[in-house]
Amino acid sequence: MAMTLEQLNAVPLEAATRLLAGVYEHSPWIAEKALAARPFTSLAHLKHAMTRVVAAAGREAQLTLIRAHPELAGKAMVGQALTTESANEQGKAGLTECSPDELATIQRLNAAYHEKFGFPFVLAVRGPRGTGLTRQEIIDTFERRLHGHPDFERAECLRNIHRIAELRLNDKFGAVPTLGNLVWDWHEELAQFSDPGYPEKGQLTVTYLTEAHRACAAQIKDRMLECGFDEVHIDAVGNVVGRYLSSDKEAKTLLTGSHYDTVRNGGKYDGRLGIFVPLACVHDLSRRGQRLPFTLEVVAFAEEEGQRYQATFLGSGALTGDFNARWLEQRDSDQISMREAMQQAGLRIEEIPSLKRHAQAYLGFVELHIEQGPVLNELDIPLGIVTSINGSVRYLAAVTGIACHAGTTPMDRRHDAATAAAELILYMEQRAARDGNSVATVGMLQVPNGSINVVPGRCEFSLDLRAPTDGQRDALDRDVRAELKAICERRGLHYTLEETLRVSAAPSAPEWQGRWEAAVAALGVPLHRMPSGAGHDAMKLHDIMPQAMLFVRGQNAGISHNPLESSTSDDMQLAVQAFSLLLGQLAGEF
Ligand code: HGY
Ligand code: MN
Ligand code: MN
Repeated sequence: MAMTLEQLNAVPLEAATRLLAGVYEHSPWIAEKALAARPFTSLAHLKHAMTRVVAAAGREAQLTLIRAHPELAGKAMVGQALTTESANEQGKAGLTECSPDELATIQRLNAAYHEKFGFPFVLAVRGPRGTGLTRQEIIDTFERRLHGHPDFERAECLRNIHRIAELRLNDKFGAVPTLGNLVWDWHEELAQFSDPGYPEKGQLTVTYLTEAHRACAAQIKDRMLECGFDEVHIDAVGNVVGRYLSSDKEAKTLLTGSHYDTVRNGGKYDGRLGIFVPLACVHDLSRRGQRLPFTLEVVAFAEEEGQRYQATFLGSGALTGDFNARWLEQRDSDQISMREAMQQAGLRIEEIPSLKRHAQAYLGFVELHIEQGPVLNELDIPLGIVTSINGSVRYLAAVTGIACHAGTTPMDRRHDAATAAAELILYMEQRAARDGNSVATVGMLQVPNGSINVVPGRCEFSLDLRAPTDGQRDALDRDVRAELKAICERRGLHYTLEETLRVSAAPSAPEWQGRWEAAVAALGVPLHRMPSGAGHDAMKLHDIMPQAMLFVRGQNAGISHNPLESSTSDDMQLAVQAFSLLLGQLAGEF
């Protein structure tokens, strides 16, 4: 019989501790201490309270907790001495059916990991969807984490212990993250489409208007129709637009959405989470036959990352009237122009200007996105309130020197383009670090047609400079450009700089940030306010309407723009609930 929070809040401490028995392996002290935070307003509140008890317990108690866990496919499993919960989990992950090779590999890894860290490798083998990782995923994770830093691994074992506890609590309370599971599965289905050359490597890359990109648009369109949207269409730049109409034909519209293109070898959730979560909300509203006193418009933006063409925020830029006709002549690495790509995709270029939204018809823009950083993951908080999006400026640079013989040219006679770039990159690193919250990155760096025995005559690279305010961004920008000029003068080189993006910092609109805060608080999740280091479509919509964002915690230290990007269906469930609460609150304001 599933337990209820009312029950847990009402019974005496000893009985309540018994009700939570087994949630943390051989460690009842955690539940017992966490119960001091009663009454719990939600399962999320209880879960977080337990993580705080562990965080406050200190290093030795944390190591004892980690050491209370059995090895994977270890002696306890073989000897059938696991706790019921651990036996269930290791069984679900197929660890009881290891081949002799798999068993030998895991036991080798157990020994090596224990030798290096002094505690067992702990992994929530039921995984981010709760249905169990494959044995290969377990082995791959084990191999990867064996190379981790001891401090990180101790924290990562604790995070996995909290994930194990979360799933055990779900079982005790009969809590199934139904909408979170749906959203998680939708990401899996969309991730089947990837640009040529990437699927063979098991990598996800979806760039603007490729075949995979068009397949994504078609699937998102079908998904919107399934969810009950009244109007769904693909617009002149490839955005997929769904409208869930208000009961009041004169009502204004709430705009939301995010992008479905990815970086090369990217993650499944960047952008897409901000599309699928509102889709799940409409699915839920439609299923219940409920209408809102405003129209909800969800846009799956076709292009944000600027991978195939230099243009970025193209999808959301079309809505703000910022589509630059000169972008049509940009060519990709196969010399295909954006205009040709659009024509091949059957897009009606002449309609692009009509995509500009009239702000007075809209209430505002809200965007939900994975955090793409480690903050929420380290705080054990599933949702974060975005206070502002950093401003950024990007360039494509080229330094030109003199290509010459690597063997005969003395070091003091060279005009080496690559060493100049290297000197600038090291300058950028320390200059950005000096601000504390600025960032500077050279993500692309190459010596075109270089040879091993030729001093580089040319070096091409990208610059990505960001800061929480435009003033700080511009100061960083000025200093980096001044340093590039000084380096080239000193080394007798020439350089070009082409600005490809300049977008202002976008503070959240207080009334919309407040709505996210009220929704998160209603879920019993602590409020953590934070800036966004990543750029988002919200910073484009910021130009024409009030906006605010909600972050969802990432797993694997919140890594992003990387195939290790991960999010649990429990966190997605909370995201759907938060979005639904925001819609409900907004409806209540009418
Ligand atoms: O680069 C960014 O910040 C975003 O992911 N496009
Ligand atoms: Mn991104
Ligand atoms: Mn993104």
